Amino acid sequence: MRPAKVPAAPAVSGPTRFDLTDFLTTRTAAVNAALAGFLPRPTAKPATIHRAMHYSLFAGGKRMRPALCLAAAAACGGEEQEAMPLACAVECIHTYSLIHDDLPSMDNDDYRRGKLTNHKVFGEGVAVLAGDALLTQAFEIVAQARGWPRYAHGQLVLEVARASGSLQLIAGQVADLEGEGKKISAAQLRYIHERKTSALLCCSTRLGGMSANCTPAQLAALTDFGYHVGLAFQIIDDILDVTQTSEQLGKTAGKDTAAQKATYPAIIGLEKSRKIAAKLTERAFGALQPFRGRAVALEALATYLLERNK
Ligand code: GRG
Repeated sequence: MRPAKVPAAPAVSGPTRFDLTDFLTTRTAAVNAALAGFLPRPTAKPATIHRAMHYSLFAGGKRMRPALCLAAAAACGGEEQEAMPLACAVECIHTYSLIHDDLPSMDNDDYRRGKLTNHKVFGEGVAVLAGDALLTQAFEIVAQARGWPRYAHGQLVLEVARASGSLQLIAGQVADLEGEGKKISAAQLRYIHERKTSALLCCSTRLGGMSANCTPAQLAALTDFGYHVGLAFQIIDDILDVTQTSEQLGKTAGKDTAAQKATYPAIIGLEKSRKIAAKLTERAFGALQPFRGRAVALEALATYLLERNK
């Protein structure tokens, strides 16, 4: 979602210390525990589908979307626990999209999150169903969440549906598939990144804010932040695809080039791509000004996402 303009408030001055490693370790553990509570056990009948869902969901993803959701709630003065179901729902949708993206009919990948892809272990049919089941699981989780004075329960459901629907996540994937092997413009590439990546990151920060009953100005700031962090995230992802090894990434490196995908590095080169990602991250920092120093976790996450090497 394109952000609305937010009037900037002066930031609180002074150094902020934030232990991102501790934040990510503790939040990943909490998210994993919550996810395990939401999902049927891997032994639940039929065990194959539940094992397949668990396999990809607990394969070691970075949990960036849940982290952004929880950090956004904290920035708005909310309880992270209130954001937890929404953070889990977004991770289920993200994992479903990865399972389907890896299928032979899409990107045809053998490795994801450092392990064999879902279809390589369970077969294509079960992998399709595991993706479907995780998408459905996401909506079951959101259906059980609660609404807030400013954000009715239905609005939360709508938020998730829109971000993952045919105008956003799916639109990005369709445009990505259709763009393979073709020369596409920078504007078209931006369209793809906005949808296949930024939409879900933006949805994560917005849901975090909503779970804290944030003000409209805060929601606009979180939209602006999530949008720009999402765009930077995809450019970095494209850069890592050509600069890192498969072992480092836990998935096949160099796939974009092999599939003749349009990426920023392919269109404008690595150095310019790095500069654009840094500029987008600066824009994301700018969006946090209304939080006046209370968005330390979001700031740290934006920096990490820009500087990450996997
Ligand atoms: C609906 C099938 C379908 C696809 C939608 C999300 C997507 C489009 C495709 C998945 C592959 C891809 C390149 C997505 C772009 C976003 C992205 C860079 C995903 C990888 O996210 P990370 O790095 O992954 O957060 P982990 O494994 O750490 O969670």
